[in-house]
Amino acid sequence: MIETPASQPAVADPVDEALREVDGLIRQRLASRVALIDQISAYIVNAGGKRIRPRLVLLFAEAFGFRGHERLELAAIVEFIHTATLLHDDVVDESDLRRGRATANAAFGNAASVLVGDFLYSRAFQMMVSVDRMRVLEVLADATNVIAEGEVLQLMNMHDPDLTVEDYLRVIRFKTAKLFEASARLGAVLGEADTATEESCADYGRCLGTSFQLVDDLLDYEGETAALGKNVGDDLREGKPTLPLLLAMERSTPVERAMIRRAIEQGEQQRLPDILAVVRRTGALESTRSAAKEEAEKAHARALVLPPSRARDALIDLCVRSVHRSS
Ligand code: GRG
Repeated sequence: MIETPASQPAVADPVDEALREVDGLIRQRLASRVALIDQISAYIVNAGGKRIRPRLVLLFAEAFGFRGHERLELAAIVEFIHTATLLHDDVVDESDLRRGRATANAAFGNAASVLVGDFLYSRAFQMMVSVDRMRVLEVLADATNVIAEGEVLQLMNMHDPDLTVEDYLRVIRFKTAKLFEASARLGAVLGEADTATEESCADYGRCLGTSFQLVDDLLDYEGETAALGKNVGDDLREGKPTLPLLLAMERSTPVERAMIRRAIEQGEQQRLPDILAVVRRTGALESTRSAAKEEAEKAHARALVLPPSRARDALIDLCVRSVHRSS
């Protein structure tokens, strides 16, 4: 079911026009009386990004026939929250490349990055209040809290070669899948879906988000810096035990295992070529992609609760593309 090559044309997107409106709204809502905030937020937003989370809000709203302005506001809100987490994450990870350009922390410094992240995050909450729906506030307050927990859990797991696959999956459900889940759920909330349908939409988001992060972790080993717009090998440099490394350790010789353990404990990026060879030989990359495919297939199954429509087709198409993406 998830076999369509990524090179096939995307399903005609029923929310392209709405996404353009969201981009306009994002620019409008970024406005601040403080020049440095305008400068840094424009810098990061103008660098693009795939806008996958706003797309989820819009596609789910569309699938339920909801076309009110609130969908645009919520789409912009989830992109602001996402961008705030990227600004904070790049400081935590000391990353210097994102969306094909210097990260905000590399260009403007850590303090400015964290503080502009705070601005975007709190602006998102001002916009939520303007939507004036307690349920929306509840979904996003819960989601942002879980994302922060995920990031702290990940911090605690750094340099731990004994991390279990289960603990790794917990982190990615919290730090990444939760915002996908909230985005999908918000579309269903706007569309006044019944509780069971809303839960299926949320499940779709959680599974797609899990698949998305698995591929993200895979691309950190097999991707191309130019296509990704960020450096490959960063996870190893930070000593982050992700699924490709955990599986490679399980399947390698004692000598290779000791090398990977040391790299996780000490964050040894200079061993990347040797470790990549083990990761490749043990089939850890294929297995990570299979895990991503399984999650995407679960998402696909959840999308089938929606009535047939172009929005549903586009949501199914996203499941295929998330597994085969290269950026
Ligand atoms: C401010 C609520 C809040 C929390 C701070 C730092 C942090 C806690 C959380 C970081 C969470 C994080 C960055 C998870 C990774 C998510 C991810 C896969 C990012 C890349 O998303 P893409 O590929 O990025 O959609 P683009 O650039 O396309 O928008």
